[in-house]
Amino acid sequence: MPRPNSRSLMSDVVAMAELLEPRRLFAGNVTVVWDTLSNTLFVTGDSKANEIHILSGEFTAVTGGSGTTINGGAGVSIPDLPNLVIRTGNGNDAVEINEPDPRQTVTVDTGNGNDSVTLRRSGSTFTGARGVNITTDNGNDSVLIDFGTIFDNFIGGDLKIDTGTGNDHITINENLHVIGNLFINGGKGRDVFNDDGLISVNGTTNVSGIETLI
Ligand SMILES: [Ca+2]
Ligand SMILES: [Ca+2]
Ligand SMILES: [Ca+2]
Repeated sequence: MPRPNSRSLMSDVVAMAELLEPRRLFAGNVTVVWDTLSNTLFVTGDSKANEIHILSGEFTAVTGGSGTTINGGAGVSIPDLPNLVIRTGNGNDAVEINEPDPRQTVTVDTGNGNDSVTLRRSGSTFTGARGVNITTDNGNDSVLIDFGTIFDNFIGGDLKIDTGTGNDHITINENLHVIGNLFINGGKGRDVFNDDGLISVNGTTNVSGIETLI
């Protein structure tokens, strides 16, 4: 009997996590609650260093990196494309969102600590998001948006990145169309914005708190 698709997707995510040697010691438990009424997935970490991988597709899979449990186990899978609300709290957290869908909004707040947030497309299908709002607060944080080169990528609404206090690093690889407004604030500290592609914005562009633009 063939394995359900969600299982193979989750196996892929786990394999990727194992390939990336942990640079930090991750721990803690992440609580995942699916509000079906608003079709929102609430992913909430604790005060420890949480490592969270999310893979969207036919299913939305949430798995924990080495040392981090999801609802006390290895991971959960949702048979839908919910909006994502991810809050990781204190601790040096790592959040990776793979294959976000243009129908999804993505909201991430990583709290205090040296956190990293990655939005990545690794497959060949069209991708994007309906809106993205990333806040990384205090600590030396990194934000990476890497949607690859195969298709034009777009954010259907606003793209907001606020990295708060600390020496933060924001990278946007490849071309990106923002249908709404672009808001980037590096906050206090020595912040780097690495724009490796061509960003077009239909709305307003507001970039502040960046000391080094690459
Ligand atoms: Ca945490
Ligand atoms: Ca944190
Ligand atoms: Ca920061």
